[in-house]
Amino acid sequence: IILLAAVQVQSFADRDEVNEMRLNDLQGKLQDLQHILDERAQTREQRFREFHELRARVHSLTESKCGRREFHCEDSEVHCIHDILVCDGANDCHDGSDEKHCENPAYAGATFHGNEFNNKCEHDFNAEHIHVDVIEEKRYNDFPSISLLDVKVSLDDKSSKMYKGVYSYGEKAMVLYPEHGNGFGMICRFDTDESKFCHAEFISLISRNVCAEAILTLKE
Ligand SMILES: [Ca+2]
Repeated sequence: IILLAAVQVQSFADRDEVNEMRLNDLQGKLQDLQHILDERAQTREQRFREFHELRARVHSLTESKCGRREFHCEDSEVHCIHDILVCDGANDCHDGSDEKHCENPAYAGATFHGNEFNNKCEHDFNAEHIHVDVIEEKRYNDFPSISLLDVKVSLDDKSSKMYKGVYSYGEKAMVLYPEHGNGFGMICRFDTDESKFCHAEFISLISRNVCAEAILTLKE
């Protein structure tokens, strides 16, 4: 019995040791995982920050009686609603103007092109002709006020770069930033009555200033 008890104790001790090794191993894996998650969160956070800065820039460039992230209803009196309520399928403006013009001109397969003007960008952006190809568009039911975009921007048909961004139904604008690295963000604002043209502004991600413009036309 004493012998059996001793074997039992020994096997418990072994099991403890094995468990501890497994725990250490899991702990290590958990740390690796945390590290990966932290890195991803940082990238995502940075992207969101860039996106919000670009949006803030859009707002500061346009005169609106409504606040940032607000949509100006078309009725005569100033009536502002949050832009996430635009094109969500329910009337929030008294006149229902938040549910008008809800087609996305930047649909997958759409190509816009145009020549730039007012170019005073510091470097690296001396293209004359700009091509914007919308590669993919996704709109989620639980967040219908924007469509997520994957876009290819080509300069003078020589170089091209992938961009990510959104079409905002509230702002009637495409807001794009480069998928990798620095360079230029782009905001292209559509006229609510004419979805075949947009006024593009290129914003240096270094100086945060608009340094070139273009009128982009939908290629048909
Ligand atoms: Ca609405």
